[in-house]
Amino acid sequence: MTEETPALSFALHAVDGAARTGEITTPRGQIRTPAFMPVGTAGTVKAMYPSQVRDLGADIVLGNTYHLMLRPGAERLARLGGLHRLMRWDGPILTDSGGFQVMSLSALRKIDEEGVTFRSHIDGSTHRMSPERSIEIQGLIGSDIQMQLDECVRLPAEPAAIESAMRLSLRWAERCRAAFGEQPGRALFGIVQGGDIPALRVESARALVGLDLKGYAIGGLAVGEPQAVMLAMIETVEPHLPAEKPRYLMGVGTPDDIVQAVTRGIDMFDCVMPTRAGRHGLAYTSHGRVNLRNARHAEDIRPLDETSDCPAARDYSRAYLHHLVRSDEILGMMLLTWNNLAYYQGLMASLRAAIREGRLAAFAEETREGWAQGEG
Ligand code: PRF
Repeated sequence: MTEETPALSFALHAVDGAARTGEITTPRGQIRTPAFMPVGTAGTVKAMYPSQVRDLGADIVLGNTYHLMLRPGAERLARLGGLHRLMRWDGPILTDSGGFQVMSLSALRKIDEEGVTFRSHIDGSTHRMSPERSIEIQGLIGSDIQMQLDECVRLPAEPAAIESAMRLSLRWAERCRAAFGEQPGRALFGIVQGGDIPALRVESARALVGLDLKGYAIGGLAVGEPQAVMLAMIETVEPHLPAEKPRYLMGVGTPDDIVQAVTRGIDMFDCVMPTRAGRHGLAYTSHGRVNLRNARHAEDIRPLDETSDCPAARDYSRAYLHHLVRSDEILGMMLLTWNNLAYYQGLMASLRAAIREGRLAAFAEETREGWAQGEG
């Protein structure tokens, strides 16, 4: 990117209660919000071609610092021209910083002021990651939206552990900001932590806003607490985040979590749910979740959803999908992943339209009634 690279910017187009719809502009294209970012952990949205992901309406995909630094390696990725070129995705990419994946995947991890030390889940080798190295790696990957290194605590947890992780995350946010410097066309987002303790959430949000970052994520949610607690924490944090910057709820969630969080002012989401569930025989549809493993689909000639534009939902019988899933066929995973991402992207498009037209509450209610009909 050159001196003339346009800055990454965010424009709000409409609001409906706390919900917003708008557009993030990056040198690699627009991101319509509320946005769902399919997870491309290891440089692939599993079981999907990049062109399919794009055609479903995804404007941005997510990559993971942790996975890519271990394999193929950050410096190698840079020599290969960066992740966009390698995976043939020319839209924006957001990368998670690595701390969360270290905590959930690696063995023998240790956190101190300097950063995290961990053993690779692939070959057991030892690695160190500081806030500065996380930003360096995200730069080598070529990430358009980079995340600060943070410490996420699983819930329930002791207040003292939640507080110290929140404060460490704030100190790391400052170091990430210094390491990131000024990069026109790219953005660094901060991550609000503070577990289920409102006062800590507010303190975290205020301090991060003081760093004047390009966007703010809410981390440390959907980590074991009830949905009501997650929604209460969003409501606690939201008034402290600047209206003119994007808000990203990390690692969330079910379609219902997304509708509820959009209603409370969230603009961006990522989650493995649609892709992972698709590889395990589960389909998301407008009439709820369908488990294709279940024997009741064995002779059901109806498609998943005949009203869908997605061939996976419209053109294949449930009996065939059931057979593919039971036989562990690759095509079963491909079709269900395709269906699920189509459902998620369709939901986001409908949410954006409902906000634009000031009918989000009615849309949310209709959508929930559809899911309640059960397995159609
Ligand atoms: N921090 C980071 N990535 C995340 C989370 C977090 O708290 C979560 C929690 N839901 C998912 N991904 N860096």
